[in-house]
Amino acid sequence: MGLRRRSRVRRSSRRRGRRPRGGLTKLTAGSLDQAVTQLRLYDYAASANCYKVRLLLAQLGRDYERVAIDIFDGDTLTDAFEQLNPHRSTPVLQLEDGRVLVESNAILWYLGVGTPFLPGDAFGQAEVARWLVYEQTDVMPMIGGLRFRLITGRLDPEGEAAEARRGGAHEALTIIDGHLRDRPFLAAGRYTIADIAVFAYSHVAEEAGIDTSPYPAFRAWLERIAAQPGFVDDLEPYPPNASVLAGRSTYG
Ligand SMILES: N[C@@H](CCC(=O)N[C@@H](CS)C(=O)NCC(=O)O)C(=O)O
Repeated sequence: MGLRRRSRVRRSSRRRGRRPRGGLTKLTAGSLDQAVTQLRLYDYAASANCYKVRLLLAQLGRDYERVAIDIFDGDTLTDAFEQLNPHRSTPVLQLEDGRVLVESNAILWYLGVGTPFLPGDAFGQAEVARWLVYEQTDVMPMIGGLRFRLITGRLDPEGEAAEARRGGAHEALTIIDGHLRDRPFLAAGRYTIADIAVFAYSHVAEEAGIDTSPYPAFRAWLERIAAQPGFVDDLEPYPPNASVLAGRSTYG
């Protein structure tokens, strides 16, 4: 498909071989009913929305149980999963008391409260919220959506739909790069969940065929994030069953 391999940030973290805390359990028929004894993350290893949460949990040093959801083997299509999350998406975080949180950025917020990853003041929080919203409306659909569809054969790289997302991806990178020209991080002058959320899909933009060389402030920010204490990059490549027509999922 002519896509570049993973970015330098990813390769260097791989070399370091750091892994998030917490074991990996496969989803079984009974998993959803099992009593929760610690934080439980329903997780798809190749999802950058899930990676966001794994990164924050690692940087917080929190232990958690990781339940593997194979979204291309129909795991999110079951009635049991729908009960857990009517959106049928990952990540899902289940708290020690059994309550359930969905939406990756809501989960980041919940975990970030009372930690250095979320400012305590209203203005700082609003700045963070701005980037959490922008990540979902622009960064994820344009960069993440383009990458997913190209890698898994759901888009013709030369077609109009790919071109529209490519344009959106460059627009997002232009905004991010411009914002970072005179700031080290996206919000509140320090590393926060805003950086984690936007990093998740943007750091693999080159895998969507996006040349990031016109965005030097963005690239320097990627390096700054990779240098943060406890940083991990365990985002997995899409497995073969993610390819179009190979598996069963809400994506067809
Ligand atoms: N807005 C949601 C998006 C989550 C999402 O799209 N998750 C994908 C993986 S990246 C998923 O689990 N899809 C499962 C499916 O549609 O079956 C979030 O940020 O949590």
